[in-house]
Amino acid sequence: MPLMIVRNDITKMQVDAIVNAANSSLLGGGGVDGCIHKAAGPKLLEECRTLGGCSVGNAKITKGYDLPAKYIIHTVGPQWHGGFSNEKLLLESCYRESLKLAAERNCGSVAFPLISSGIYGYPKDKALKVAIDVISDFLLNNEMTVYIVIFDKAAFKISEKLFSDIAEYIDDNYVDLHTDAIEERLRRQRLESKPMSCPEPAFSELSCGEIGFPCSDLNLESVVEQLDESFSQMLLRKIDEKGMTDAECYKKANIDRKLFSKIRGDVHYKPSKPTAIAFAISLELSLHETEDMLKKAGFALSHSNKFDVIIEYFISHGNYNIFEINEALFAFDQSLLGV
Ligand code: AR6
Repeated sequence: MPLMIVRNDITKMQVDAIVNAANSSLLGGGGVDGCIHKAAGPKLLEECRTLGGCSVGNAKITKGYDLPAKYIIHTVGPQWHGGFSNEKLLLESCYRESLKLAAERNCGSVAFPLISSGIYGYPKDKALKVAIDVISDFLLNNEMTVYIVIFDKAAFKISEKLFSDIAEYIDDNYVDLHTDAIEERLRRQRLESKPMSCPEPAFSELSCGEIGFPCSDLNLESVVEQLDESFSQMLLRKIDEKGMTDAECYKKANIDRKLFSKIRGDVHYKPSKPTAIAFAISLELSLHETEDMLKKAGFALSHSNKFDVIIEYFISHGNYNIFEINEALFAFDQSLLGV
C-alpha cells in the first residue's frame, strides 16, 4: 500500500530512508532529531557538519549509519506562528523536497514523522493534512511506499467534528443493534417471522426453473460454468464505465501496481475485504454498488462491525477520500484500507 499511517518510533522503521525533522544547523536537537542522532550514532553528526546547514522548507540527505534505514533525509520545518507566515507552503515544501531526494536515490520506501508538529508547534491535525495531501499527490506519479509515522496516539486526532460525527453514526448504527431494548427485539422478531421480500434461497432450495437452467442441465458442472460476473470482472467493467485508467483507479485506491496486475490477470482473484472496499471507494460506488462488489469477493458490510459502519458513514456522506477514511479508521483503532 503506497501510503500508510503507522504508530511507531521512526528509528525502528525498516525502510530505505527515514526523514528527520531537523533545525537549520543540521547539528542535532531534541524531539525526533535527538532520537535519530542517538540511534544512528556519532558518525551522523560528522557527516551533518559537512552539509553547511539547510534552509526552512529544504532537505539534505545523509547515510543512515546504525539505523535500519539506508538514508536519512533531513528537512527543516517551519515554526508555527499562527498560520500567517507561510507555514503551510513551507511545510508542503519539506515533504516535496524530501520525496524528491528519496526518488533521486531510488528509494522504494520512506518514512516521515509529522514534521513541525512537536517543538515547532504546528497543530497536529493540520500537519497531518499537509503530509497526506503532498504525499498522495506525489504518489500519483511515483511508485513508492510512504509511511507517516505517528509517535503517540494521544497526539493523533482527526478533527473533533469528524470524530464526533462518526462516533454518533457508530452509536446509531452499531450500538443499536447490540441493545436488547424490547422495541428492537420485537422489530427483529417481526422481521424474522416475515418472509423476505427479496429472498435469496440457497441453491438446494431452488427448483430448476427458478435458477434459469433447463432441468436436464441442472448439474454442478453446468452451474459452475454459469457463474455471475466475478470481482475482478466487475472491477474492470466499473473502471471502464467510470472512464478511469487502471492507474488512476489503483492509485486512488491506495493499492500498489503489482497487486492490481494480479487482480487484473486472474478472473477469480479473491481480494481481502479492505482491498475490495478500497476499490469501491476509488470508483466512488454507491452503498448499494459497494455491497454488490463486496458480495462478489464473499464479503458484506455489517452493522455488527465498527470498521464496516465507518466505511458506510463515509460512503453515505459521499466522502471518497481514502486518506481521510484511513485517518478515521486509525482514530477508531481499526485496520486501514488498501492493504
Ligand atoms: N518517532 C516518530 N515520531 C517522533 C519521534 C520518534 N522517535 N519522536 C518525536 N516524534 P519534533 P519539530 C514526533 O519536535 O516540531 C528538534 O529540536 C513528535 O511527536 O521532533 O519539527 C529539531 O532539532 C512530533 O509529532 O520536530 C528542531 O529544532 C513530530 O515527531 C525542532 O526540534 C515532530 O516533532 C523541530 O521541531
